[in-house]
Amino acid sequence: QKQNEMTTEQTFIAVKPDGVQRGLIGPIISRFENRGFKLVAIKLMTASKEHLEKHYEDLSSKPFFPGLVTYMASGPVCAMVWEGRDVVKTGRAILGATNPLQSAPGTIRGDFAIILIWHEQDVGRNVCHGSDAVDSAKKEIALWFKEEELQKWKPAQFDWVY
Ligand code: RTP
Repeated sequence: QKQNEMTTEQTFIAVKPDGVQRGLIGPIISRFENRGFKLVAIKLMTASKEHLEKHYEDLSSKPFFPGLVTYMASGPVCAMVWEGRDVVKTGRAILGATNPLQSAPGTIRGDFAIILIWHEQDVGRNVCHGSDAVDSAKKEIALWFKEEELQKWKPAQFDWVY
């Protein structure tokens, strides 16, 4: 029972439009699979501005907010839910620092995020998104997915994996 509670933590991970267009869905999924996390939901979706304004509502007062929403609505996003022990915090570590100038090699952003010459865009196009806390993960998962889109499954042979 206790082990179950530990392993059911979920996080919302999205490949942003720049990541989808650059063919990075596969490598990003691989990094989560390689760490033993379990994919429980996935879909390609072009989100509306209203949807993205809700997703980023905590950032609504920031100067980059309108540009962020426009960019995120500019093409399909690959929305996913990953499950496993401490997946929110570990997921953020797998993604790397928000600003591509600071993301370490070995992280998704540190390996794939291109440092753009236009200053005002160099933070925004950072390939992927990951929930920053268990509470925000719950909110984001509820915004992007219906309950029935979340798969409940277990690997058939390995009971030590999630
Ligand atoms: P994310 O939610 O996408 O994983 O990113 P984060 O928590 O690491 O960063 P946050 O501060 O919540 O920002 C969300 C997204 O907004 C864009 N951004 N642009 N100065 C800028 O132009 C700027 N700062 C942030 C990025 O796309 C960032 O991921």
